[in-house]
Amino acid sequence: IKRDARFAELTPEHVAYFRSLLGSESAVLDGVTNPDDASVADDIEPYNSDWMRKYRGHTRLVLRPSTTEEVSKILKYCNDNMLAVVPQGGNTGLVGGSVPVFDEIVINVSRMNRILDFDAVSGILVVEAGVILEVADQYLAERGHIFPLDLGAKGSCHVGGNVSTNAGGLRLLRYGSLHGTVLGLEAVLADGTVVDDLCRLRKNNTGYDLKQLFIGAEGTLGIVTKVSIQCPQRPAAQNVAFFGLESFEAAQQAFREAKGQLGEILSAFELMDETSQSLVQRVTGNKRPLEGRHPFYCLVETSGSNAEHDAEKLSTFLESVLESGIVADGTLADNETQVRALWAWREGIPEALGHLGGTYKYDVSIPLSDLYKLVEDTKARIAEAGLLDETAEDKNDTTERPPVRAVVGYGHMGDANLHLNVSTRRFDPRVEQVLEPFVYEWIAERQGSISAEHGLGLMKKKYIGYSRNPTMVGLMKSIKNSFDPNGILNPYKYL
Ligand code: FAD
Ligand code: 2HG
Ligand code: ZN
Repeated sequence: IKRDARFAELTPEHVAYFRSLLGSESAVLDGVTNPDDASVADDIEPYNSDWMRKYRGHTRLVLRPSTTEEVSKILKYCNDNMLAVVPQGGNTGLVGGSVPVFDEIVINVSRMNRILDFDAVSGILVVEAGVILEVADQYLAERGHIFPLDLGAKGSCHVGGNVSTNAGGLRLLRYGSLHGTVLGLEAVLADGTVVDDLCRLRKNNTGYDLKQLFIGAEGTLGIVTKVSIQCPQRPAAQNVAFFGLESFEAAQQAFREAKGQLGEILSAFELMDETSQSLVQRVTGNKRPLEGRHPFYCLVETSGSNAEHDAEKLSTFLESVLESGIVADGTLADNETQVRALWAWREGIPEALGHLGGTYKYDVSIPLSDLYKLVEDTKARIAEAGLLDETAEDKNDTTERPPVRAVVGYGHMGDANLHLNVSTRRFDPRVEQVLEPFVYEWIAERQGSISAEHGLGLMKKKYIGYSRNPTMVGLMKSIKNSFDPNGILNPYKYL
């Protein structure tokens, strides 16, 4: 893709305006006026590259507003002057949406990090967009509540980023999607208009529910500045079981049994294959939860109000699936440390793979019965192309090897959401060519979704047609045009 010539190039005059608007030194990282200053370039670098080090832009200006009014004035100026922008939260997104493609201005909301209100009776929390997810959850924990979303990046991602990607995470099974839990939001449109829909009501059927458009819009319709969200009571008890299974069919049976036997206390059902677990072990050096090796593992979590009762239910469940031969082996966490240790085998997969080189990530929804077949078919295809070498070389091994180290599958099995990760020694265009559009075609043939929870970003912009028909894409484009007629918000991505 080429830089869109309609967008203006940044000048020192533009920067002078932003400086006068935002004042404080740390609010403007300016590599425009000082193009040769290496320390400014170093400061800007983290805003240009994404979590995976797969996508890298070339901005020379980062703005860090601290109020909605500042966001509004920035956008109005950008719109009037045809300056393209990228909204950015915690920069943990996995589809290249949060960093510039060319020289777009980064508008990072991390200074908008105030918790504004919490009502302990209704459980409604109101925060600014830049509040870190874990900070919000900690705040709620102290008040007996829980954030209805949890994910591996919680220490860095923002609530505004979560809403903008419609993040799903580890407990969607229990608490549902943000389309249901977000009650209201405030957002700023491209021309600076502040959309105040910071509703704190559970029910509100007055006209189109416009806030839903911003949930999952990935910064293409406006900048989300505030969010109000329904937060449940924090469950008094959390119990976790981890088990090994001999086949994906057995994992499906275990899921059915878990729903039947654990019912309302079931809060997560996650799948990991053996390859993913051996890579986590290689990176962390930790002792595996089970002695033997199995092709699949599942993590089952319950959340309820009575620890003893829940523990009993979970251990009865484990006994029954062991007895019936659905599960080959299993273990239960006895205390909070063990709960966390078991979760680390699941949550730690993306990070462990990140240490081993470049990862091609496909976040997909597939009818459950076919979920794991995608991993098998993809692996076969990569092997056939001569690109796979599963040797676990050590650091000093300099042998030139095929780029792909492993093809792994894991994910939110309870939501039929698979994460296919192709772990490589280095990003390599030959691997990408073998994977794309193969994976998307495979998904489309089975009426799946090419983006279950991570979004489209830059990565899947060209592929939206595999999951949405032309009528829907056309409607989406007309919404984009009416919210952002100049197209300054997160260009080159999404649609
Ligand atoms: P960013 O990465 O900064 O931005 C993401 C997108 O939203 C970009 O397009 C950006 O332009 C836009 N955006 C950000 N903030 C705003 C705003 N205030 N207004 C408008 N647009 C904005 N995702 C899941 O769904 N489930 C998971 O289980 C999960 N686990 C993860 C685990 C790890 C280790 C990592 C690194 C990522 C994971 N993610 C997961 C992906 C990611 O989507 C989430 O981490 C998170 O929702 C992104 O939030 P962020 O603040 O980092 O947003
Ligand atoms: C998870 O569930 C995240 O761990 C990341 O959504 C998945 O890295 C991935 O592919
Ligand atoms: Zn996920």
